[in-house]
Amino acid sequence: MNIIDQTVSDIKSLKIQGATNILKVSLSALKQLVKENPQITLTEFNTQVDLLKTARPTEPLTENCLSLINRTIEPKNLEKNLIKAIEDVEIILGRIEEKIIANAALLLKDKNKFLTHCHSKTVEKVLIDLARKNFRIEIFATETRPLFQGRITVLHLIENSVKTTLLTDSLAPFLISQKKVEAILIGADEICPDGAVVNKVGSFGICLSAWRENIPVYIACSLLKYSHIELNIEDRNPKEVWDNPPANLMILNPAFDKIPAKFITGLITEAGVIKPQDIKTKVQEFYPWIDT
Ligand code: RUB
Repeated sequence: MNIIDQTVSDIKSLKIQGATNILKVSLSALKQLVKENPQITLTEFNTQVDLLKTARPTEPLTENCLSLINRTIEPKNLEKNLIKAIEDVEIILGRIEEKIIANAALLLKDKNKFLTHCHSKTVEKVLIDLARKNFRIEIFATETRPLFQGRITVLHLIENSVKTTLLTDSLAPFLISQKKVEAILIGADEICPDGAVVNKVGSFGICLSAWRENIPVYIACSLLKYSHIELNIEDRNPKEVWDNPPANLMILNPAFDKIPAKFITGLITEAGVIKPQDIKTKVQEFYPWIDT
């Protein structure tokens, strides 16, 4: 198996999960591919890029960033130019991450109790940074069925000495109704033109409950997750829910759901804290090369 096939397989099986991790690992795989095949042509490179772009269907961050590489490379001196284009995107991602963390720190400095869902690398970094600045921080994290990505979140939080409580997904709305948290902080896989956000299945119910209780919902993510096309929500293998189900049983297992804009208080992005209705304009301002 070459490095791209291996990476695609790891992404599909969720060994690598979360939009940002998927992009970072894809970039590093492409770099390795070029280094191991210095004579690679642009057509061959693009075929491998397409495999990575389509590994999971609801990941515009990877799609947008790999398209950016394609826009910036020059066919002359291809090997050097490809590596440089990939490393430039890695640098941009690092800067975006720093800005999101800084913008979140400013916005959330007076809040202590957060609920998060699934495992978002962006949210994890924001929470660890908040906890370093404020010892009163306390995180409630859902386990995130069926594949328990919430356990990755809680492991990383406790490793960083953040006070953390794990809960079943079905408890989240009730916990919110009891005002046990001051804000919801989750990540995003896709930002839609009307400011709605696609994220791990379960996000809809959490944000609906928060909206009902007037608890703010913040989404920490880069504007590079914008997609002007409504992407298909990935259907996962039913065996993730029940590996040996009775015959004739149908199982629903979408990877994500969609949070309507009206449930979202703000998106914490590299361009500041943005209201959902202003997303399209901000993307046009920051990334004019993205179709809006
Ligand atoms: C992960 C998930 C994360 C987003 C954002 O789903 O929904 O919240 O991808 O993550 P899955 P990040 O486990 O199915 O990939 O902030 O790391 O980009």
